[in-house]
Amino acid sequence: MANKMLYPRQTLTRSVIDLSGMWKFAFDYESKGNELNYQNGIPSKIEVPVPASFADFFTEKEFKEYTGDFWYETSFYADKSWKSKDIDLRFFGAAHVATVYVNGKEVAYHHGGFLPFTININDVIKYDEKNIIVVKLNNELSHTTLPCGESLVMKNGKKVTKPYFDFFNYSGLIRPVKLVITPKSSILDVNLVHELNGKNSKTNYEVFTNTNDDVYVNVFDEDEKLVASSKGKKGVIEIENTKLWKPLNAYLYKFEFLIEKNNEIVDQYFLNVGIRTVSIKGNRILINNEPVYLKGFGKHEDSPVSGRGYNLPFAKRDFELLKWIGANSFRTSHYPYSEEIYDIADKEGFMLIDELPAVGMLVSTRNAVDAATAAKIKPFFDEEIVQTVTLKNHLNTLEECVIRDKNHACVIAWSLLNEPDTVGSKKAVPYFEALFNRCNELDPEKRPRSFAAIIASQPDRCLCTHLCDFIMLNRYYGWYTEGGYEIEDGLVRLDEELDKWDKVGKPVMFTEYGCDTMQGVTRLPSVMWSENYQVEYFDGYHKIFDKHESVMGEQPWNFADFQTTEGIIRCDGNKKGVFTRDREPKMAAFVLKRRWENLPINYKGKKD
Ligand code: CKU
Repeated sequence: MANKMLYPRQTLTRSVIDLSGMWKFAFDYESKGNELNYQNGIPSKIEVPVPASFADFFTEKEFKEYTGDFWYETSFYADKSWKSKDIDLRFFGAAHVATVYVNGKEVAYHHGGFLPFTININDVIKYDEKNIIVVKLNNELSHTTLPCGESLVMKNGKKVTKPYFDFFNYSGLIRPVKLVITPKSSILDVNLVHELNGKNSKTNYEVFTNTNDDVYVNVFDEDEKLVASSKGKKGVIEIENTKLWKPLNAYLYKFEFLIEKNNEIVDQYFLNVGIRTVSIKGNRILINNEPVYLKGFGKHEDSPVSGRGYNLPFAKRDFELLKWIGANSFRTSHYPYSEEIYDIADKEGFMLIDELPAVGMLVSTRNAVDAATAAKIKPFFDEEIVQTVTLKNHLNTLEECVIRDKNHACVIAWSLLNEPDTVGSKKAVPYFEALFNRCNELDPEKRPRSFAAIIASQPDRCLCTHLCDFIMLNRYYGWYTEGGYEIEDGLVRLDEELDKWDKVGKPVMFTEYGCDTMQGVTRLPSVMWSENYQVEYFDGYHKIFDKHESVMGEQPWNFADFQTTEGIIRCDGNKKGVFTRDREPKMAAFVLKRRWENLPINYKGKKD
């Protein structure tokens, strides 16, 4: 496996060096960096923090909106003891297209800003002088990038991006960069599939290594007590009286993987493993064969100043707010999040719908409005380049995402696209089939797959929902259509639509419904944009959800206000948050809390 995906952990045999900090930085308006030899070192005096997106540091508008090539540089010294090891450079997220140079040599080219890539640098590293890492990034959007959009050149010669999606096109080294030093004989990947057997469990495992040396697996409980062991690269681990991973009641076993030679440990790696199953039966989603009702949000990785940058303090605050409000789940809209967030979700027992950055597959720079009102749009999937290059990038991103996240108990489903055009062209069908099939091939657990469907994707019109294991709906009756006084009509449409979905016989969940709300604006009677309109809007939706047996999940849009491209429908960003961008509650937060705290986990499932 060329691209080692395992999360880098420090163990008896492995070391990790975090290269976070201030990196040199340069914009490259004319893409002349290579000609000017930037790959050997950039001449700039500007420095920016890594990880972060660059946009919100500067006071100049042209820097915030910068589109094109830009460069980063840092350096490190190598320890001579590494000579007998493998030295990998791991980028946790470089948005969106990266070319990496170490000591002037190109060592990697990677497409996609939200998944990691690892480069072996044994052959270029220097032990007698400083090593220079230079990264060229590009943040232009097109029909072949994930996410999609277009890039234009203004009359003054500067480029500008037009996202086909509703979040700011934050870019840069948005996640950490680390050196990972592993033994030459090492563990490359692990697959785990759990089965429940009365009070006990069986875990089918496979360990991938680059050696024929012996592999051992030991399993420890949370008290560090050894509860099971096995020898061999493949096998079955049986645990008695298994403590299962359950929503908001997580239990994690520590799986230790070892390579041994002549009774010596050659490599050691750990995974925190939640033992649980995920399945679908009729219109219910089952965790450990028990029906679950999902409560939570569509979110963003978005915070002031850091932009889309990895922000552990904000992640911590978000989890505390999610627990406070009675949520048990969220969707990683609209891209795979930082790996550390999945670790927290594993520990806290949150159920995640893991989404690919396949957003904007609908030709419209007014995506939010056009998608929500089902405006006529040029079919995206008709384009030759989409069927070839975009699909290739999409499948590659899918592979990286599944391999990265497959061992997280928190990941209960995959969202392969958000609001694609599934009515405009029949050519969407083979494109979707390729993704859905590949997802099952890649995922040892074969988790449920779906995509978030826009309003145009109605039960009688959508060409692709038949591929979904469960249905995810983004609906805005009462906002983009039938707003304000007319919301009553919108709710009738919602009810009528759900009558049709009920007949499909699959679980249906709402992955978006919401309305822009300015914190502090309250009106009697309510008006759109006021806090009490948001409350009435949610109450209206929930009454309808409660009538329909197939609705098994509700994730309002959005957890918090977030930054978007500026425009006439956005006031300093999208204000559909139930919390503000600095994570303070709007009135709706208290209403959702009251509802969610009273909805049992098996709501509409088994009658107790
Ligand atoms: C949201 C059909 C609407 C699409 N949905 C996508 C999401 O990214 C937007 O932020 C709409 C909105 O308009 O707030």
